Amino acid sequence: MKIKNLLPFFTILFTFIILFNGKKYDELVTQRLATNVAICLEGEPCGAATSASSSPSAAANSVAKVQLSEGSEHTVKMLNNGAGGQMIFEPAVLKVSLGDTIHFKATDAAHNSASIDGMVPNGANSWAGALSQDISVVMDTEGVYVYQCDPHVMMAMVGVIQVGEAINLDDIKASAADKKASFMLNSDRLDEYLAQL
Ligand SMILES: [Cu+2]
Repeated sequence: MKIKNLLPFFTILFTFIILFNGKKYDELVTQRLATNVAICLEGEPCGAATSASSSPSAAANSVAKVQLSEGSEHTVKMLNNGAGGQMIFEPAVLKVSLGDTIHFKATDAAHNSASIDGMVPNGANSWAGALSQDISVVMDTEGVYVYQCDPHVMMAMVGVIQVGEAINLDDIKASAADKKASFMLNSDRLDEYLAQL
């Protein structure tokens, strides 16, 4: 038999060998990737307990509730940068008593405070401050108010004030779901604020 006649046979044999080895190699890699490993830091507990303690549900349950602010006058700063992020009211969540006054301070320029239609208690007065101007508002109706900075509402520059009891909280939460659609950034901010009530 001439060697030339054996060539097709060898070609097929080598192809099978290569395919078989390649498959075996793939299996080994898959096996190795599928192996469960635990990355442990020195001095810290290792394994399942670590991941369980940082689960989202545990974090959601531990949201600190806002406390009633002392006194009858309260100040909210309008800021470019605050502890809670950029373009933000500080404090963004307030709990006050009926008849209290809120002073919105134009600490940084180009912000305002304006109540949001449909996100104040029934019968409550609305307000709309001018850009870069302070505005003081008397909270004359019990319930939850949500307000915004008009130029920065897309960045979720909003704030929440609870006056007395949060009697309209369900309505506010329903409206908040729609309001979120207009946020391009910080889309969870309003939910986080309302969770503090
Ligand atoms: Cu603003």
